[in-house]
Amino acid sequence: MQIPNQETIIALSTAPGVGAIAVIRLSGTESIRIVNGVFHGKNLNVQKSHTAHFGTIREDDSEDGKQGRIIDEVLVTLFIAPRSFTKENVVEISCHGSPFIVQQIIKLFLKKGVRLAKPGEFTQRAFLNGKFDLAQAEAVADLINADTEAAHRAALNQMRGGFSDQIKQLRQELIHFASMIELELDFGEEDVEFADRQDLKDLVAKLLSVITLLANSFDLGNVIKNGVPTVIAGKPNAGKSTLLNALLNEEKAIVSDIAGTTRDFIEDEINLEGVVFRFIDTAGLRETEDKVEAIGVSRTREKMKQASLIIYLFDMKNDSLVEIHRDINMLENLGVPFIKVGNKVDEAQPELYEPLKKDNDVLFISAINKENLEALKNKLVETVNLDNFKTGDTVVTNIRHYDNLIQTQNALIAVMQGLDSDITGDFLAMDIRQALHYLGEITGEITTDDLLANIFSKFCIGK
Ligand SMILES: Nc1nc2c(ncn2[C@@H]2O[C@H](COP(=O)(O)OP(=O)(O)OP(=O)(O)O)[C@@H](O)[C@H]2O)c(=O)[nH]1
Ligand SMILES: [Mg+2]
Repeated sequence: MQIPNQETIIALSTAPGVGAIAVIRLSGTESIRIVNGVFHGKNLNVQKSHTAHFGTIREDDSEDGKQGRIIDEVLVTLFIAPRSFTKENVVEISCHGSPFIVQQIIKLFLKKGVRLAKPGEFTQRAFLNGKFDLAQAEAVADLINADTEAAHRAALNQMRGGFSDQIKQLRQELIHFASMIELELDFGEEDVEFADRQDLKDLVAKLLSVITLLANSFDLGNVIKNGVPTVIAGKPNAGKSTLLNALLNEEKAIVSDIAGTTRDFIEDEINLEGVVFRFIDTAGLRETEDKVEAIGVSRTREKMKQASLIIYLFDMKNDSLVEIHRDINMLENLGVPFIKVGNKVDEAQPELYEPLKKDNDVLFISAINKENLEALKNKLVETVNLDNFKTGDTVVTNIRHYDNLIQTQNALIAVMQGLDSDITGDFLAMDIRQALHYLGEITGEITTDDLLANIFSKFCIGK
């Protein structure tokens, strides 16, 4: 692990712009002493941790002894190492929330040898100083960005330990076996077995089941974090754009009675009972001579394959039963969950309505009159079913963790196959080391500078 450098860093930690107050944060061994140099009111060097002090921040006195100009009246809060976010000395200066004041204060400290913090540097220091592991540090960013209850819960859960402990413990057990096998290799010719193969098999099986469970939770985790991409698909003029507008409650997409109006994707989000749905209105599905429309149609098919959910919208006024059944057939083959919705019930053909009514899965709406939209919304929420998350299970929401879990899974499968076919210890050791590597990267027991830079550069400055 790296020795954290002790340069003092500074950044505005509240959102930029005008506010009632702004909080500027400094971290580093010297931070309290440096702030004390410009703070007037008390001697900060002799104060206890977790105390707040009122005073002024002043520019330096001039050479001829004239008192420095007051920049602002502030409240300074002290956190003495190691009882702080970064485990270093941390000072938070609450000043008046004017960008000008903030700039003046930061400039003053830069003159004193403090440097501007890089994105995520406070959190990075917290990680390097052992405050929490990498997965927890990443959850800090998720927590800040969480805008639904479920996302918030998942991030908070992960920040407070989440699956980290589980992974660390399994990794320890695997390390034990790895060292036994490496020991066997040291004995070379002598054909000894320190690591009991059956025990190793049991352990790998246990690891695989835990890892698989975690990896599988990512589908749900991704929904929680990024919303559910939901494509509205159907024939031209079925009323897809009308439905999008009705769901969003705004005139987002152009509606017309000309078939083939929408040619590009129109997207927007709504939050239904804590789940974010990202609706995507598409070009109507049909064979067409029009070049531009044809591109739109082929892109619609692509979008449908990538969607988590499809609203299949058909036209109760104009479509035929044969067409509808053909489309439903096509959707079943696509393998993406879909909801069948008959639009324009206000002008439905009775001969269409009667047979379709028998199918309990079909919803009937009138997009133009906003009729029965509540039923559609309920159906959407029901289909995603976040209920299993509500039990408090651990959910993987971070794609980096997911990638590493899959890599670990592959390595463990190789170990298992190796054990089944009695391969030699050195090959076994290699696969185990792979698994250890990918597991270790999740929690940060194994890191590289590139990995860290990549993770923390995605944070905002001041975090
Ligand atoms: N009667 C009736 N007409 C509707 C309803 N919903 C939409 N329409 C009409 O159907 C026509 C087509 O609507 P759009 O929303 O543009 O249909 P679309 O599926 O987006 O069509 P394309 O973009 O061309 O694929 C418009 O004239 C709408 O006013 C409805 O519930 N009832
Ligand atoms: Mg349209």
